Amino acid sequence: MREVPLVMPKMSMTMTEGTFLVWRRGEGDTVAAGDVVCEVASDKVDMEVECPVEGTLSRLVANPDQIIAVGDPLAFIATEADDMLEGLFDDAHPAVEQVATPPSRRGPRPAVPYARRRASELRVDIDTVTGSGTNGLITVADVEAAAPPTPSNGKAHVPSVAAPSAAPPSLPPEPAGPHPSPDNPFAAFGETAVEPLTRIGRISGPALAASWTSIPHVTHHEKADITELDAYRRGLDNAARDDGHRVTMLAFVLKAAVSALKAFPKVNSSLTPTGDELILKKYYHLGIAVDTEQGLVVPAIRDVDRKGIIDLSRELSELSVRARDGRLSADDVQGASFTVSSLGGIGGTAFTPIVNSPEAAILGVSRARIEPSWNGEDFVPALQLPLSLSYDHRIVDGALAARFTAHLAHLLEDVRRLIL
Ligand code: CAO
Repeated sequence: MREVPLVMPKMSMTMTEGTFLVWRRGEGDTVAAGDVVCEVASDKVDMEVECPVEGTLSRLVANPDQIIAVGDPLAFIATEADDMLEGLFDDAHPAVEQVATPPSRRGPRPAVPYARRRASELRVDIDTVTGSGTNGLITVADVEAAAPPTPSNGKAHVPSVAAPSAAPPSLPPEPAGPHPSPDNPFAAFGETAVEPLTRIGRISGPALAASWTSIPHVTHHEKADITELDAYRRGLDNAARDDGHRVTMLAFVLKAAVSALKAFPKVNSSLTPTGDELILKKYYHLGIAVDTEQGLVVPAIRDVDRKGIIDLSRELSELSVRARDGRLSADDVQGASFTVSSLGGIGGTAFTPIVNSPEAAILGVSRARIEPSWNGEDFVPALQLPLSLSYDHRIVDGALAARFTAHLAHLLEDVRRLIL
């Protein structure tokens, strides 16, 4: 009998550490190879960690929310399988990769991993929650809706401070108003309520700050007259609705972006770590910023250059459903060569998206509006789509950004150019 470590898995090429989320098995439990033991998260996805050998979970060393380096132990398993392992877990091999899989449908109730954890935080019995996700998947919102009223979940009216609380759950949290503290000096001026960031918010915040401070950003704005394209899109969209999906402007923007990336390859590149060479990518995997209740996630659609508008539209719908259900895999969220962030469904006239490092640029799309356009003789109504390209000024200069964005607009103004 010997003890082998269950370690933080490496879920993407760039991952160096992960967040431990929740135990699915307890200390002393007998486990078989392939059993899901716990859930962890990278900065991009939640994953289940499977047991590599059969044995007994002898020691659990990770705690919820703890940041743990890839290859460091989460737990130890007492096993008699050492003959077969042939020294695989010796000290010389401390970072054996554990198997991590996207959230599964195993077990009595399918639930997003974070929903299980939220259920335990809110003391909700997950077996009593009705899942609103695909195939009855229980989401965080389902759990929060099933939670009893508390001041912090907005179902009661008492203002609250976020609880680092050792206080029993039955006690209402202290109102923050009259008690300013170093963490909340604003309470000196009036009533406040403190609420925790989502886990994605906590993790992506530092990554966004690092990107914003380490990349010299500039944003270039352009407009495309999509009057004709939108009429064409609406026809496709009506037909697609019968088929259960939508055709939005985004699919056309992706196709046009690939065409522009081919014409201006530097925009589809990354700097080498030393910063003195460019890696030009000959593949076109486009990241899509998706707004979810847990925060922003950026899955990638692979090989956009090889897909048609209808296939892309289907894939966009399917990917955004999986992102919102918390069912993205590690593969889904890596490998993008350029990212598109569309706020067109919400509003705005322009914005300055932050480059998804180590990519060279990101395209922001705002809401199309009818505006007067001069045709040489008259002002005529035209549907104008605002485009905002933020770029890494070390790779792309202003003239290249202007050419790239003008080319993109030109393609969208007459989509037949896409097939040339
Ligand atoms: N102009 C006008 N209308 C637009 C539009 C645009 N540019 N883009 C979409 N719309 C319309 C759609 O046609 C649809 O309209 P109807 O339902 O009335 O026909 C509606 O807006 C909803 O579209 P959608 O947002 O659901 O679909 P999408 O394909 O455009 O986008 C997705 C999908 C996943 C990208 C989007 O839902 C999303 O999450 N966007 C947020 C991304 C984000 O937060 N970015 C900010 C990050 S900071 O860089």
